[in-house]
Amino acid sequence: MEKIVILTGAGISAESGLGTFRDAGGIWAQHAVEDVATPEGFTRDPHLVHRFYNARREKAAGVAPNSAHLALARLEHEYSGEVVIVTQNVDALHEGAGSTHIIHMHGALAGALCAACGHRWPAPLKMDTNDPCPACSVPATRPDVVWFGETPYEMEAIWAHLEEADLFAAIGTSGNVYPAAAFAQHAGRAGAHTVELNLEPSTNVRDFAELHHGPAGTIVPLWVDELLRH
Ligand code: BV8
Repeated sequence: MEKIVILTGAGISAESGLGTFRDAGGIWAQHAVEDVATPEGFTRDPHLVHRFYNARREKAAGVAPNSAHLALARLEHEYSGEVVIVTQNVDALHEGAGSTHIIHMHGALAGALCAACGHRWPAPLKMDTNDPCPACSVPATRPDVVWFGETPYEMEAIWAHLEEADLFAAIGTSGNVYPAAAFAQHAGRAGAHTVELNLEPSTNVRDFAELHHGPAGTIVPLWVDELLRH
């Protein structure tokens, strides 16, 4: 296999201590998604949204990559072909593990964005609506994450990676959120071998030719060992 494209979701960061979205007690269980992860929710109550992301930024700053993140970094550095990670996650655990070819399709907690002028800068640990934009001074700062109803980042590049992939794997994602949930079908139709690595069968499990179910911290290193043996 020459090119490997890997989609990751909240499940890969679960064993690092970051909550997933849909598991019982997950992030969305504590907040209605339309209140904290939509542009309308931000317009309605920007302070609530900043508090939600400040809490996640704080939590994410205190956790470490787990053996699944480390295995993917090893794969990138030791595999003879190209390895691309497309992550739905907004944490920086893939970077922390040493991966370098990463696309944050839903943005990142580490990023701040000015809703007025589009300026981007590294997010401080705590953000608030009244923070003036460093470029235009308008107090219209927001986390640089992609909310529901907004267009994910780098979609052109992602579709191209999927069409060139020999192997497509989805790790730790429930397959509920689009367009990420359509990636396995897209890659499979373009000829990629498709693998699901997840704690339990995902909603789009039928899109995958090969299944590995169990905790990512256990099954991903085994899967990478297998890939590197060939
Ligand atoms: C868009 C960033 C147009 C912010 C996020 C009706 C039908 C179909 C689609 C839609 C519809 N109505 C609206 C839509 C579109 C909508 C959508 O899909 N809604 C869903 C709810 C139906 N999508 C959008 O709005 C997207 N934009 O469509 O624009 C467009 C389309 C194409 C091209 C151009 C433009 C934007 C969506 C992005 C929203 N932002 N996050 C933030 O993080 O706060 S979404 C957020 O939730 C994540 O980023 C992620 O994408 C999603 C969570 O999903 P997962 O990562 O899968 O996490 P989840 O908890 O669900 O699952 C965890 C899995 O891990 C589970 O399966 C669990 O079993 C497993 N697991 C747990 N522990 C472990 C484990 N696995 C292994 N090991 C473990 N230890």
